Amino acid sequence: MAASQPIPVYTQLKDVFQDTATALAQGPRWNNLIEEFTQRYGRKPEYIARAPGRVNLIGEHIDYALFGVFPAAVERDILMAVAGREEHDPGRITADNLDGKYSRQTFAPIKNHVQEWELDIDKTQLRWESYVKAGYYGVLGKFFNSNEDVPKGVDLLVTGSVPAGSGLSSSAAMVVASTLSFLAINQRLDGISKGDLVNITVSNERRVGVNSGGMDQSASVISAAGAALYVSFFPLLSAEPIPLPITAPRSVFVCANSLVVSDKVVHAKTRYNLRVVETLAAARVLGRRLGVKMANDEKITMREVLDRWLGVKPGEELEVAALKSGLERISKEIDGLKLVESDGSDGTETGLTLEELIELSGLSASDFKQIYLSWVDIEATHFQLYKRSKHVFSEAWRVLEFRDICLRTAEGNQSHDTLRQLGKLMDESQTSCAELYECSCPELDELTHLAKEAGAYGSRLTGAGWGGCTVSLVEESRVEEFITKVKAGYPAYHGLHGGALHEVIFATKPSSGACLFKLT
Ligand code: NG1
Ligand code: MG
Repeated sequence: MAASQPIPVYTQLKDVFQDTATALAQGPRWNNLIEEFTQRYGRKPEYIARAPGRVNLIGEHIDYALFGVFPAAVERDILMAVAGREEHDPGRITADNLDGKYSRQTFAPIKNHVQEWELDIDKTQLRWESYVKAGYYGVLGKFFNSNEDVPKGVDLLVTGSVPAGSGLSSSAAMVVASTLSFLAINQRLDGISKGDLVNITVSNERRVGVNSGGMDQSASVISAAGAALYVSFFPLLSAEPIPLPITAPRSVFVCANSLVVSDKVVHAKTRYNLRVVETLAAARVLGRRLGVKMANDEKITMREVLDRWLGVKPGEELEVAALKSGLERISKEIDGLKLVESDGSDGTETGLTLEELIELSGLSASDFKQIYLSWVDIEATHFQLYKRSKHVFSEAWRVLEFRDICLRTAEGNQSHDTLRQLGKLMDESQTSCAELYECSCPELDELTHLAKEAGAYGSRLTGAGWGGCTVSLVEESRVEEFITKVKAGYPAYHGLHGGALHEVIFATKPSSGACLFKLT
């Protein structure tokens, strides 16, 4: 199998790391942003930070279980122009957006009674500036703890081309751009690596209220143009660019927005955060059933359960082939573990009640609540350990199989058959997301179905689901025909033409990761 060189995740970033090719390709948009900034604030920006959205090709809802995922950055991005202010009001931010529907906001951090920074992020609604605040938080928390260090006031202007709430991670792009901007303005980039930036932005984004894994921020920060990114989180963050076998026949990934806005923050209690709790609780119960050692107060992940069950030593990295076979084994093993209390055949809900779950966890009710429920707000009558585990292990395997197919298919050896194999994995992922992880919705099911009928090799939801986009693998010469067919079958697209249609359904190529330009 062709070896791929890991991207050096821990090399230090410098004050500027420019991506001139991208800036030139987007010239008019960058110039317009600079002009608008100058008009609105009466001076030129000092920096422009760019952070792309991402499309996840395969590997859904497994990053927080610490299994590897396979996203690619998209061309659509967030650009943030920023300049510091010397005078009064240290730390005060004016945040403006070129898109008129996002109004200008000003805010300043304050220190609370325990001397921690507060920025007052509203977790009850989706607000654009929450993601700007989230990026700022991490910078304040990391560098401005002593009273002598005073953060600079900043004026900023944003323009974004990643549709919000579409599963293409406009949120992570905004947090990455904001974190980078505040680091740059406060001259705190020295000694920071891409890996650090990922870690800072992951915890920054969690402040908005979703306990996400690290996929989106990794894709936005680390991606390299022309290749997808295999990101692995365990034992440490690492990333490999993986060229996609899509040159013969030439193929592309088409994103199609279901136009159901996936409001993760508002629904976090019953969707995303509940899934995070279900997978963590499942890991503990599975670990106990499989005789894996774990500390009483440990929030063990599925990946750690698997590695310990396989006897991998701490810090050691499992080879991909061994990981794949381990995933197959554990997937079979859990069928015999009876993680379902009721099968639903008598009309009762499947899954475990909280009491049943606590019992299986081996913890006291108060310890269980402290470890699994105290840091997150969730609402559920039943917890689905079996279905969620089955999804996680099978999806983690599909990611590795997808990666293997890409690496195995040398240039010159690419064919319809390769694409069919990739497509099949994508379809299986969709079925698993819909049936086992229950994170699809009727519109996403419909769109993926239409995509297949319109000739896609494979089609699946991308991102958290419950709305947002699908991604389909389509032969490039057939994209127009594909879009026409999908449009005809999907009522929400009727009446859309030209630019408006291109906003909701478009082909994308793996693009480059975040960058920072110094302008003065
Ligand atoms: P979206 O909803 O596309 O931003 C979320 C998480 C990811 C990952 C996916 C599901 C955030 C920031 N990101 O992505 O970490 O878990 O869902 O695979 O919440
Ligand atoms: Mg997001």
